[in-house]
Amino acid sequence: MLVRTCLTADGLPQEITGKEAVVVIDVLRASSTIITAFNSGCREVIPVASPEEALEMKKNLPKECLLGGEREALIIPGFDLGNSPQEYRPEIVRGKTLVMTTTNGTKALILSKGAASSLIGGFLNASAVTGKLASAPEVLLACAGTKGRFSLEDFAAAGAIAHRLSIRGAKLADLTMAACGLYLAYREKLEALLSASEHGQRIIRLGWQADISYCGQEDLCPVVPVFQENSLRIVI
Ligand code: 3SL
Ligand code: MG
Repeated sequence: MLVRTCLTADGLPQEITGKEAVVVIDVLRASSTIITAFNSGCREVIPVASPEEALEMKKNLPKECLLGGEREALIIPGFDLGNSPQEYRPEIVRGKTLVMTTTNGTKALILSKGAASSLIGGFLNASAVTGKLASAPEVLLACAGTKGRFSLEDFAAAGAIAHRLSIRGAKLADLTMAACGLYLAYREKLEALLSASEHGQRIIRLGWQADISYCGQEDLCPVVPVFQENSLRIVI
């Protein structure tokens, strides 16, 4: 298995060959939120590109379906939930279909469509994702980044997954080795790393320090959302 890494959502179309399993990583916060939603028992997440598309889609879905996501990190007018993982509690999302749109995370997911398979990963499910990738000949760790720019927290989570894969014998491409090095240097202080990152600083300024502590926890949620036919589900 060869493990490559892509630094931003915008870079994904050039990286995808169609043979690889893609792991979409947006630690702050879309992938952490989606992992949490499934860990809380949600049935399905449908990622869409825009708030308008989400609002339109809701008209044709059952009333219990919820709209979630953000623009500029804030809840979108007319939506039920924002993009803080802590909102996605069992009593809110269990058994529900969620339609989600976020600035970078759901964008990366939609751009991963040409891959052989596409999963959601982060610190929260790093070991579970690694288990799902066992038979993949090629893996692409797709960091969402922030509006076309590199994000430290996504790169470190790519390293967390790459480290676990390398223990199982995977070969790491150069960028993936660098991600692994970052993770190994900070694995005992992930909260500090996330807090120091540019997007982490923004999340803290907005009052969500608790999201930083939460999203930096390894292996809290043993679920792997799989993207198939336009929606994410847990595939056993
Ligand atoms: O860009 C995204 O997909 C979001 O996760 C960003 S935020 O953390 O909600 O601002
Ligand atoms: Mg992000």
